[in-house]
Amino acid sequence: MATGQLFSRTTQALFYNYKQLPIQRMLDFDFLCGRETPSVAGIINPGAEGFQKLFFGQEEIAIPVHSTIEAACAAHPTADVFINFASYRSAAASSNLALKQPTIRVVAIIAEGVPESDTKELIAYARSNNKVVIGPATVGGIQAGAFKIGDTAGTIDNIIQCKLYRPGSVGFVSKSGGMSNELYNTIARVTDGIYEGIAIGGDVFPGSTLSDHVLRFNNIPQIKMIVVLGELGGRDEYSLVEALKAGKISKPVCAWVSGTCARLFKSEVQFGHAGAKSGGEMESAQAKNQALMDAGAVVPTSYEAFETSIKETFAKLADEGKISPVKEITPPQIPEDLNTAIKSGKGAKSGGEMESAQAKNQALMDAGAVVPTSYEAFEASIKETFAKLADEGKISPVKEITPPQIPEDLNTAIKSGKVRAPTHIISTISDDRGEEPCYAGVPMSSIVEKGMGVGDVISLLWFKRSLPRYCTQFIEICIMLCADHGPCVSGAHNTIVTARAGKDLVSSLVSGLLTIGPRFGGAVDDAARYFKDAYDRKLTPYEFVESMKKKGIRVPGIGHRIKRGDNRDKRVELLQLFARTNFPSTKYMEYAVEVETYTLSKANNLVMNVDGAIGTLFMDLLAGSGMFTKQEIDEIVSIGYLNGLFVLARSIGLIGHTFDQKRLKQPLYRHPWEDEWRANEDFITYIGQKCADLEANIQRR
Ligand code: Q5B
Repeated sequence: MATGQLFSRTTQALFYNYKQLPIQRMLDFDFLCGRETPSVAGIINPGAEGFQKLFFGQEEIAIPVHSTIEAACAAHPTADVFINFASYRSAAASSNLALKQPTIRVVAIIAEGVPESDTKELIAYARSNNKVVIGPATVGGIQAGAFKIGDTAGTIDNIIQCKLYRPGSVGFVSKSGGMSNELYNTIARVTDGIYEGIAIGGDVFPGSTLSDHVLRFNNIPQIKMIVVLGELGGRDEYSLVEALKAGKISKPVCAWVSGTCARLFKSEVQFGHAGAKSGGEMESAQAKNQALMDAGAVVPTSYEAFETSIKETFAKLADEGKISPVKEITPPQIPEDLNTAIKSGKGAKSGGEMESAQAKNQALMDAGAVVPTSYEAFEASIKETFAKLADEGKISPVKEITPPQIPEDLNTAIKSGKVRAPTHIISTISDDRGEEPCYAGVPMSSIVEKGMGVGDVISLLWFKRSLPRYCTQFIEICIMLCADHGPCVSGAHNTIVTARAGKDLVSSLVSGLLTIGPRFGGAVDDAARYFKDAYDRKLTPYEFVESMKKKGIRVPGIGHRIKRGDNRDKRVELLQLFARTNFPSTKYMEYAVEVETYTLSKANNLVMNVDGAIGTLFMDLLAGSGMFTKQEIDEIVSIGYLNGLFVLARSIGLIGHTFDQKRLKQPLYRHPWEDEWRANEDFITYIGQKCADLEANIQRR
């Protein structure tokens, strides 16, 4: 491993499994250190996507959440540290996959109990590919003032106390995460502080060893001395002994191997870590301490003396002029979280002589008041007056109480940076806080100045990007062609009936909109989904239609109540013409035409309808424009953006029908009596026929 720095002030990590607290602690540390970018670039939460809101100082930021490691690495190619908070069951598999990503350089595995055989595989892969594994069973590591893994170094108070917000001159490596906190404290007290601290974890086979990190520290110029805290069990410390003996380490090393008390036990003892068990003599703390001392490390006689030996080693380096003075800084205050803060409950002018202070004091004194000679003597005269009263037994003892703390007003506390409160709504499409409202970052004035149309506004607000002119034109054509289709369709019919019942515009509109669904107007998304899937899977029209039939699903985008093979829907033809002239590719729509040829051979009403044309052509638009990733296209289809085009368009017509009915002062609608009666007559004829058939059957038997 060797080489030098693992982290810097710009290092960014991908965090596997969403754990709010350690991520927030990393971001708080970043803020404390004055980092410009958050150290967590993305979160991987298998199966989930979106983003998580967290604080970066006072400000709330949205950290993207990815469902796979590959997607996260592709989205954040500069994030080269992978912090794995998976359980011991899945830590090896996810670490393995992370190590295989070209962008990932360091993997920290927090879980305890990862099978040793799995860890060995990870180590072998990492070593042969120049990557670094920290852990398993580790809290992680920290580069002071630069980057911190997860919960390393604990709370912000502890980090401040240990001065980890700015670099010192000591490189520290230990097996134990808990003990590393202790040593961060000790080192801050007796030296100028930590430069980098790593806990390699307490497993028998750590991903990287004590000596790996010591050799690396030796190459980092800012590190002037190295502190090592080993542990009984295993032989890791001996590789350090070898390195010292071979003269590979030029910087002073202070070391201690804990667990000397193991000899007090008669049988083998297992301490907290899997690797910390007293084995043979070689693995005892005493033997390892002796070997380290023999190899040239500064080794105290007990853990209690460790602090002194670190202190003396540092003082010697300072005396020799080898330590450059550290620039002390005051870290910024991290605002408290609102809930925590709430829980912790936190003109005179001179006139004439009579009005002068002197005259008034004299008058008060003359009248018998105790008046001191100056303001400074005021306290003494109050004290003496009170003491006199007490001596005279005129003061009954006061029962001391602690008054409750008055909580600060929220707005004042937020303004002064003492608390922070999470927002309740996340919105990413528009903003009205600046000088003028913006749609996806584009100001209104530029929308008007550039002569943008409704198609552009839809692309900004729905797709969050400006699409090329032919795309926005296509959107506008869809809106225009679907705005209305006469009074007889489901939506218009409902709107008309509602308006005639005396209801208002919104009620009439929504009653019509509510009919939009899988049969009427709302088949656009399903058409896009099914045709894309069939085309991508290279199904022939026959295979596609027949497989849908087997599943009992009508092909979305096919069929119409009044349009036929010999009376095509003009809207479909217009959309096809525009797309064939302007789109780079119309492969999905042409496939739908082949499907239509097949369905028309079955029945004359099974034509491509307007939903089918829009759905398939939108797939062509998304794929052909080059402005959407595959993942984005899948998301658009799965969320179901495209029915929105029909909803938006048809609202225009439904509003028109409402106004029309009101203008015509149409009375309450009542469905014609004869219409219902005719249905009953048909039904009676049908039942009569069924009964006759049944009777004939019985007689035949
Ligand atoms: N059959 C649209 O049905 C309609 C089949 C099919 C396989 C099919 C039907 C359908 C899929 C959904 C769809 C959008 C309900 C339509 C629109 C906007 C509009 C409206 C306007 C506007 C029509 C007769 C025989 C049966 C069926 C079979 C029918 N469709 N087989 N795949 N897709 N389509 N909706 O005419 O053997 O006899 O049992 O659900 O794309 O809504 O203008 O009106 O702008 O407002 O009532 O254009 O096609 O046919 O139900 O009597 O079925 O054909 O299984 O077979 P019909 P049915 P069988 S555009």
